[in-house]
Amino acid sequence: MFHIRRRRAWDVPGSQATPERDFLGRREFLRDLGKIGAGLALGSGLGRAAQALAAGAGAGSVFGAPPSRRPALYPAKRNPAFQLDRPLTAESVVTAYNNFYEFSEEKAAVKDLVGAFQTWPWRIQVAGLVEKPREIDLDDLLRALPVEERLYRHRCVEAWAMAVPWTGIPMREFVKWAAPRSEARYLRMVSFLRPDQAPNQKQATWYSWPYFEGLRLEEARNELALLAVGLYGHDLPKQDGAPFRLVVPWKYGFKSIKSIVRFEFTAKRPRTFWNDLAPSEYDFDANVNPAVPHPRWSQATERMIGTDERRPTLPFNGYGAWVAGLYPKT
Ligand SMILES: Nc1nc2c(c(=O)[nH]1)N[C@H]1C(S)=C(S)[C@@H](COP(=O)(O)O)O[C@H]1N2
Ligand SMILES: [Mo]
Repeated sequence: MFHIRRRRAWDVPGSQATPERDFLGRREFLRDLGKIGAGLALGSGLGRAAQALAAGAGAGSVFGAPPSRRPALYPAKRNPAFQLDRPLTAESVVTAYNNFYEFSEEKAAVKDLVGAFQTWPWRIQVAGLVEKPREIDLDDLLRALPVEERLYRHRCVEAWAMAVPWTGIPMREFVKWAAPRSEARYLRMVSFLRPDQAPNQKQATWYSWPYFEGLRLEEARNELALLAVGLYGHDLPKQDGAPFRLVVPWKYGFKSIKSIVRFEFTAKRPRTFWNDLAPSEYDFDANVNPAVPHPRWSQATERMIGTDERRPTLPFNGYGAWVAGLYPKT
């Protein structure tokens, strides 16, 4: 079993590095504010068009989908543009050390609390400033759009890191498909709200569930942005954000929202879950940057989970060639 580093500093020398949830020394404060979950019930799961197409994902799909319903995705063709400078993190580590607060604030506990979470079928809403607001089943979306594999560094604001092979839809293809109107400048994304399936949505009422995040549209259209459905050549395990999650590897991990049920194109910059809770710690832009310390710890180095190797943090997590132009220095 993976070791739990309970409330221990993340080995950042001379720093106060702590898990994100430790800012909730402010928990009482938030309770006093009376923050309550205020989301809508999303994803009705009704009315799927019956198209018996394509071969299935086969036995052992974590979606639990009948073989006739799932397009065959694996192994997806690897995109050679994205090379790693370090070994992949062991799959057993990536699937046992998770930030997914809907289930638990203890990284090692998440995987044991996702059992009741139903990730198939999965309805996705496309709303806001689009030519045609609609709902689509994830299986149908996967038949409509290309899927590929990419090896990415993955960096949490808590100063830990991994290297993961994701399989997913290039987000720019999804944005094209969604057909935003010209007034759209941002994309807001929302996770599921199901307290009966996600124990911490029921218990931790001081959070404003469901989890929500956002990107500028140019960020969503960047070649790097990926909407992942798999890792290590199979469907995403629930603890890693099944069945459909964002991966924006030049940004801190909290931007990469898991288990998305709604995409909403907006003209105004949307609020985000963590920025609402602690604005000084969770910037909307939140690009990986060794020169900008977290208010409570340095970001100069990072610790690879699994090996504990310490490495210097790279600007934009090493992806400046793709994204630096999105953020002109002022
Ligand atoms: N819905 C949701 N998405 C989320 C989170 C979360 O708690 N809920 N945590 C974020 C954080 S802080 C990180 S670091 C990554 C972790 O992804 P992983 O567990 O696959 O490594 O997911 C992000 N997406
Ligand atoms: Mo994170």
